Amino acid sequence: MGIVIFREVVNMLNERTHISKAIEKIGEKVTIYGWIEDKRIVGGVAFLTVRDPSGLIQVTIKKDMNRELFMKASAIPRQSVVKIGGLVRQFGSKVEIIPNFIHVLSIAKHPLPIDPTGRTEASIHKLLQNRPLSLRIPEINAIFRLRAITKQVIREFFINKGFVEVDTPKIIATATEGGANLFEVNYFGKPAYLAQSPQLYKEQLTMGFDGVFEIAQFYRAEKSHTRRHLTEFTSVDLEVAFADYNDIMNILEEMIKYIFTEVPRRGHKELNILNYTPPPPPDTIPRITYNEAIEIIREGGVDIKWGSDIDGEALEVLAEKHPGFYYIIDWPWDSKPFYIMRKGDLSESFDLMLGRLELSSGGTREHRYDHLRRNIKEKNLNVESFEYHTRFYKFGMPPHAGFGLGLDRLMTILTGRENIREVVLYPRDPETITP
Ligand code: AMO
Repeated sequence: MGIVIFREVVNMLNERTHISKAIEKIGEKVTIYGWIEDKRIVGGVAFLTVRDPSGLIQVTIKKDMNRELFMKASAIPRQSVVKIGGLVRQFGSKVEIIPNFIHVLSIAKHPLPIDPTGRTEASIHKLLQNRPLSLRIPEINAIFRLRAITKQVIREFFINKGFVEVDTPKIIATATEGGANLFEVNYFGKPAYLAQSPQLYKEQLTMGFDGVFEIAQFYRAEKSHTRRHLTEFTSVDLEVAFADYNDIMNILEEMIKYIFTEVPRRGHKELNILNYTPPPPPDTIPRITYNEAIEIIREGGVDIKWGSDIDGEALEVLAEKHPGFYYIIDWPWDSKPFYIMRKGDLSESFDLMLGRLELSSGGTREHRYDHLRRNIKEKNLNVESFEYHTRFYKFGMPPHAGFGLGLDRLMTILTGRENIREVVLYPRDPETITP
């Protein structure tokens, strides 16, 4: 018997019952939409397991009750999309649907590139190549629902503080984080670049708002092949007028506590599916100076030059002493971008760490026109090419400070994943820009 693909004009959303709700409607008629996850024919009975994003249910068709429907159900390939209407009933400890109709809405051709039930494990490469199909695997689906919950929690935190959500351009004329790592685009025959961060724009906006935030994708042409770098990443940015880096570290600490309390509360179903408990919210986040960090590292037997970045073995030693959240503050000015407030050889800056992982960085900004121009010069950048930005600093720029936090890195912590690619729908790295 051939399979007829069903097409009718109805109000699908109105008549649809999600499977998680259908199992509560014992004795009632429901219409479900979903995928055939499994099919077993035992004697004269066809058992279909149907899944939608909310759950699973068994659909049972006895040959001697409805021969035509039994034949039809037996012929539908697994993973095809169906609309099923019938009576929900309790059968022993199980709830099942006894259907009076099954419409096939879309046929799945076999073999499928990955097993969307997740029972046969696929490599991360294969999963990414088949991202939409992989979303039917409950664990993977849960990751992206948690990501959406997290974004909502962060937004809510900022909005409750009275900060204004803004959108800055992603096509820009000059670098913000220094000249390296810029993607160039051909902008009607002239060079332009993809924004590495909203840095300069968010600073400018403190002329008009007490605080601004943005959650958006930014671009870095870094040939990093690590589990924590992407060429397109999502940054959570904040910039606050009349604030310094201590104020910002207080806000970020409060935000971290809020996220690590609210996300597990609202996402408990998803975390159950992942069988994972994120770290608890910290009581306080200790602040250690760069100088103290260097001392700890040297005491741990790693030779590190003052002024250098803290990574590799050095970071290992530090993370051993501080496995939880901690700030590294007062970095050498030479290691920070031109917009950071200088304090002699040091700067009013911080990185927020969780063990070995850098989650965020920020600081007080230089708001004085002359000092800012001097900083640009000292970083060997072209002062004139930043004039489009610095000129506003002549006209009443308030003191301000802020941070940028990597949402993708945060999501690896909240979901217990090792690789940043697992928490991004369509990750971009130096090798991959498809699909
Ligand atoms: P920074 O360059 O430290 O600071 O970036 C801020 C945070 O963004 C995340 N991040 C990345 N995540 C994944 N892949 C990448 N390639 C990548 N690059 C950065 C990290 C990092 O801590 N403008 C400043 C912030 C500020 O001062 O407000 C900035 O961009 O989690």
